[in-house]
Amino acid sequence: MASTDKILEASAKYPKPAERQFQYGTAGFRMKANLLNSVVYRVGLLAALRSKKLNGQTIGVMITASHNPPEDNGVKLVDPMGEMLEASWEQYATQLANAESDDALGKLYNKLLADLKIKEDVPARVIYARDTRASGATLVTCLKDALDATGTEYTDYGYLTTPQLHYLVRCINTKDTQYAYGDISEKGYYEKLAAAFKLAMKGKTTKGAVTVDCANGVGGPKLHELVKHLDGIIDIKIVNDDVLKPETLNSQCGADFVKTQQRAPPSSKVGPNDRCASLDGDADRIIFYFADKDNTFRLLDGDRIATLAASFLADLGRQSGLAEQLKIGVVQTAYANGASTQYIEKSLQLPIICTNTGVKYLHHAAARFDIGVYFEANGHGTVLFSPAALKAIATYDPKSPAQKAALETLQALTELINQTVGDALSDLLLVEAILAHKGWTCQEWLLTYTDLPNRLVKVEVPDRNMFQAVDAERKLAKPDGAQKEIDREVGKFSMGRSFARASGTEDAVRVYAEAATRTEADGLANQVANIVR
Ligand code: 16G
Ligand code: ZN
Repeated sequence: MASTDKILEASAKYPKPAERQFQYGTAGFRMKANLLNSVVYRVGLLAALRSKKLNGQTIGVMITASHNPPEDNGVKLVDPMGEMLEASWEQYATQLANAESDDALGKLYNKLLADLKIKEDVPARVIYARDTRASGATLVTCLKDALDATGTEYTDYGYLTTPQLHYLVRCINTKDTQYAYGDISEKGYYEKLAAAFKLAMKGKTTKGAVTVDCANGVGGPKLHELVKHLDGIIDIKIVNDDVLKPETLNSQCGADFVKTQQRAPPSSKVGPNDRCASLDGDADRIIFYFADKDNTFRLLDGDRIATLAASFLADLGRQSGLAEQLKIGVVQTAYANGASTQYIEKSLQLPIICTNTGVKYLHHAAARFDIGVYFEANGHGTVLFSPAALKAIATYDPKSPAQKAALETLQALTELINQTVGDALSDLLLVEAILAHKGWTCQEWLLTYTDLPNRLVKVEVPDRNMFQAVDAERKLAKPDGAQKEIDREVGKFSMGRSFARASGTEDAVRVYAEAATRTEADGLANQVANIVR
């Protein structure tokens, strides 16, 4: 078969590293960049197959390793509506990446064509982008070779944040339909967000500036672009936006640093009570924080953004007269602070679903509500509006000026929120708009509930696959007896909760523990870590 010849010819340039097994995990493939050439080439083949299978709809390929160190890189696929690759296709990515020889790869490609009943003559269309890592250029070459070998039509969008690529994929595939998502360009993305933000703010102002640490990643230049469209209605100070020194990426700054270290980037120069935010390396996560008047670090993580957004949306639903049509729910993972879970259930009186870690799980669960708010504690999240909710919000006839005002804010939020995936830039503006409406500073936001002290420990284990989690990763089914031991430890601590789960991105088991006091949380985490070790 002619096309297989081309695939084999190009593949010869990218031999699979021997004795390496790859797995398409929660965030695609991610590892040291120098191991990725063959993987990215093969992901390109899969992107072509996926597009053909879906009748030539456009598939996205993002080259990024997010919050990982500068020497890492990664690759993941974006499905037509801007969602993560459908889970059932992850195994094909894994199989292609692990084909030991070019010959095996060619056979597998043809087998997938046959098994998945893919018509070769259907066109394939792909768009791709990358973050600012130095290794990105080489990996783009590997990807292009695969797209050329498969006769795929493609567009290179250069540097983008991950959510911007998701946005573009959805725009392309919904063009000229009633679900048209926006103008198919990076500029269209800024214009959409800026217009929606101006509508949402409606003359309200935020209290003081927000300082945004961009992790020295792609979010820096993109936030500068976005700010140009905001006409100065908000004061955004941008720091850690150096993309010319690749070694500074995610180093001593960024959302992952701040969340895991529970402190501000050492370079931070803000004063007490100044509102701060940090993005991660590909700008799909954001967290907020500040130092209080005693200079104590205060974190406002993904749980806080979820509770803020859910309470605001619930208020708007009631005020607009649409509460019945807009049933709001919140999706969390086991990492959500127990105090946030309790606040959502008791104070906000909203339903919660707990899912496995990983955006794809949260995203699907959120789609079950009219308005589904999902955030991981690490700051990745967004809000999904169901088609029925969007219709109700767009067409409802308000019965009073108060209803009209609330409805207009809701309408603006449906445009402001990136519904394809968590988006740090969109989430930044969402939080700022809500704080402006509530007239809140970070202190008032923090006062809504008090986080339980918690500790996260990484435990190196010989084989993480021994650890089988169930019940949305809150319990261990394997190894035998481990859960019983964990339960026994948890029982010794007041307000104790703990779980252990195998990481999806590293060769390790993560242990999370929370309890009434810092010392108890640390103690419980250590006890459970010892059980796992
Ligand atoms: C990936 C996930 C992230 C999750 C993290 C957990 C996506 C896009 N990213 O980065 O949501 O929090 O993995 O990592 O789904 P872990 O399994 O190593 O704890
Ligand atoms: Zn990220």
